[in-house]
Amino acid sequence: DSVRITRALLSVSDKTGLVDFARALVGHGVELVSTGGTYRALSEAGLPVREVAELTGFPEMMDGRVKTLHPAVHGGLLAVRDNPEHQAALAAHGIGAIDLLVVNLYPFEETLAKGGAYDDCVENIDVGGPAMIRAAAKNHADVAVVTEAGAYAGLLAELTETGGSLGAATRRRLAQAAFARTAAYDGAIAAWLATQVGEGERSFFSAGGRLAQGLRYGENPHQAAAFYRSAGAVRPGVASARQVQGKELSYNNLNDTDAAYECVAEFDPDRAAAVVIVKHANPCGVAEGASLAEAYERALACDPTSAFGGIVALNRTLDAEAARRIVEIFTEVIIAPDATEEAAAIVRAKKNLRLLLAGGLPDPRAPGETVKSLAGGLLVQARDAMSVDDMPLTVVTKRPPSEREYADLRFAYRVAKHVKSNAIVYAREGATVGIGAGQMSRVDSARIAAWKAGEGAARLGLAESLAKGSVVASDAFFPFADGLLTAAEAGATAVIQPGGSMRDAEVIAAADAAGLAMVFTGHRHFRH
Ligand code: 93A
Repeated sequence: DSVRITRALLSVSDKTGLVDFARALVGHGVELVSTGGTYRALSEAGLPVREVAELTGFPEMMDGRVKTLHPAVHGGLLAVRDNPEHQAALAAHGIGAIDLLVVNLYPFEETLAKGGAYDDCVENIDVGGPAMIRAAAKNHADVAVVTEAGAYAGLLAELTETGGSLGAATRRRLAQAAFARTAAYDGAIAAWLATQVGEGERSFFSAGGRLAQGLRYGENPHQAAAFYRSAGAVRPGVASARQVQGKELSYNNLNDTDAAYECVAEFDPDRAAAVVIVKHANPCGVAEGASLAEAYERALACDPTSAFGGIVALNRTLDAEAARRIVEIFTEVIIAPDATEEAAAIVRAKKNLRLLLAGGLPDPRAPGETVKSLAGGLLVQARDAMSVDDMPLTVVTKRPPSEREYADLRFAYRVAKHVKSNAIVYAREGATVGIGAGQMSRVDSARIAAWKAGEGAARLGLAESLAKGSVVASDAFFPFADGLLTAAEAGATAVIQPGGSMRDAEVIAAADAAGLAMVFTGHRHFRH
């Protein structure tokens, strides 16, 4: 399956390593053909080389815009060697087969990076180069294609080893790299043009994703946005959901709805009804209940101020009783696995309220990736598919948690997984009573959560904070005793945290002194 390299076409903007590579090719008996600038570089170095114009019978024209776009070039790249008709066509038109294509493209990305003017960027959009690269890569059964100078040395090594041939595996690998290059090149052009056209005129693309819907805008009105569904099977979740009614979903709606639904899925619907209310991607109330209506009531009580304009996620089929209660306050989105006819009718009375039915609950333990963008790149990680149920809980204090405390500790840790770090969650009897999210210091999160629990009590006219008799979960270890002491002062009686701090001994001693029960999970739940 080796291809003997007899003729190479070289057309490169970046001439790094070109002459040495070409000289070595000549040494392997390879005939060279080249475009204008490349031709000059090679002939000035004294290498035997023919001009493409000689092959095509046309001069390079229109400032080089048309130089290789010709059957004499593309026929030579695309002809299938063991196809008699293809061979006859080559012979009939006097076209020589090309076995090796060496192309790197007009420096579009570099021109843009240098702040090139609009016309300069346009002129640096290579057309003939990608056409040849794609032709050669398609025909990798017969042709090898190189798109970067970094690959020259490896190819020369193989040519030397084989006495002038390139193997099938090499050609396939090169073809993959070639299509990756042209895809990235076109991606850069499209992304640049997206900055040059008006809002609403932009079309996005995504590697491997399918455009699900264009969005009015992103996090802010001056940001264009779109929602892409992953290619392949979509697991139950926001991406699988059907919007039954309501206003068009926004970027922030989708992001918050995802956070809410992934969180509520942590609660087994066969055990209890559960409701999560999310605001700005953080839960502001989570509760279990005998019914969805009860769970909603309890989730709402945690922080009704924040819940205004929130996203409500349910772990069971939305029923009429819950729907009636939810529509009483301004809500942006409801998401559930399904809804009864009656419940859907109740929601319908609120024209703008979006109702999403996902057809199932996400599987919190499903494998998969999460992707985050940063300037010039992407961060990809396996999703946090771990549940507190998978973690052995180690009692580290003199007093072990009571049965009731254990249940609440697990509940609180389940919630903490879905709260942005630093996350502190106070919970009591299967409901959050105070959530501290996204603070730069853990003690501040503990204080905010305790303050919220106090506010909740005041609202209900209770003398004691809702945190009294609660348990507290921390998504990562307490680096100092202060955060834990804040929780103890607020009235928490038990603590769940991963452990692993240099000062664990100090934190455990503080817990014992305060009469707290504490368990270590050994696994943290950072969420950034
Ligand atoms: O202007 S093009 O899009 N039209 C073409 O027909 C064409 N053929 C090769 N650009 C074309 N090329 C590009 O020219 C190659 O991709 C390479 O980047 C460059 C090499 O030109 P030269 O050999 O004149 O330096």
